Amino acid sequence: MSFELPKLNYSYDALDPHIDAKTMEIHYNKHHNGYTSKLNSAINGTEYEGKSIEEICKSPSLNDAVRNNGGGYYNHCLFWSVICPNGGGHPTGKIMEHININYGSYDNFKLEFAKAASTRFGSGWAWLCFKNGSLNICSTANQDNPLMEGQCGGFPLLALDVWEHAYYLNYQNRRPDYINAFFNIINWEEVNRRLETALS
Ligand code: MN3
Repeated sequence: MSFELPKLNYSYDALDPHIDAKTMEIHYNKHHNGYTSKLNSAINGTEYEGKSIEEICKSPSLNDAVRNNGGGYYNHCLFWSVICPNGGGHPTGKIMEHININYGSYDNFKLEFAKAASTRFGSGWAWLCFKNGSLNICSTANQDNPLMEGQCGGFPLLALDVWEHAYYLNYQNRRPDYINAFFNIINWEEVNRRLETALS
């Protein structure tokens, strides 16, 4: 059983103007597709074959090929699921309760998340995780994620790709503008579903 590129629930142009169609097409069809096929090659005939992507990411002492492509596979699957057309706006429900408890307000949460995303040097990801009963914002380098050994830990609720391939065609060097646009496409329903899973 090998990993497959998950179907997108929206068209390449559905997130425009926040993420343009060309970036979406290349990002999904080339980058994510590449991580998927390289992950399958890297685990073929190894102890990782048949494990879930979460189990693989949590395994100790990953080699570079499994770490980079397994992270690339998991991270992008999560990313596509937590963004959507007509998303964004003010979160509601359980996630908003926890944002208020841990960050005081949604505006303050946005500042903290944007700080993690903008200060990640080079390529990487910003994360919102549920860890030890609290929300936790962190970032990782390259295709690492919070599930991996030595990383920030917790159950990932929200992910933002800050590799240049995620924004450069439209935003060039303006990563902060891309981060601000991300808040307009967050799928808070999906984030709430993930939080329910983390709480159960
Ligand atoms: Mn990417």
